[in-house]
Amino acid sequence: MRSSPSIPQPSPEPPASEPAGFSAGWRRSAPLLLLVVLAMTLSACTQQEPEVSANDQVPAALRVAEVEEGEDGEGGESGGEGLEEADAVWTADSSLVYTSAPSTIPADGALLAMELTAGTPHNVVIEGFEGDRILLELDGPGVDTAQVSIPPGTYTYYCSIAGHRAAGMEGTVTVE
Ligand SMILES: [Cu+2]
Repeated sequence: MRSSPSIPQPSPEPPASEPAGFSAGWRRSAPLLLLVVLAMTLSACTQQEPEVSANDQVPAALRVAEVEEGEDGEGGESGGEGLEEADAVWTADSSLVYTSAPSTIPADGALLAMELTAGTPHNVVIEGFEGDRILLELDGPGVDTAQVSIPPGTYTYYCSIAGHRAAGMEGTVTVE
């Protein structure tokens, strides 16, 4: 749409010189590109190998940390091992219910655990066992564990913090 409508193709250079210019440019830049790609590949390899071997050397600690972060989303506490090994687990958050609770507990010695994911204190008492003492107790995010041997039977468990049992923090569990 300029003042020279007689030129059908407003290309700045003659078409014959363009392939030569492009190929010359490619010949100059291709080795550079190869070097860049090689450098990136080499650095990627040298960066990945130490990470992999480091992970292999400390798998337990890393796995515990990863599982812990995946479960409560806040990371951190080293009590994750207790959760992994526990025979019966209660979980709770800021609400006045157990978000999960066991239905059975092994009678011949059991590791109980409670995981708390919020800053609301909760505990676990098994009614009629050892004078209704508090077996598990947390004031904030973390894991508490207790090794117990409870005689077989059906028990009521509850949270003894004022108002919590009445709000719904109770249930039944069978020790067998
Ligand atoms: Cu509670």
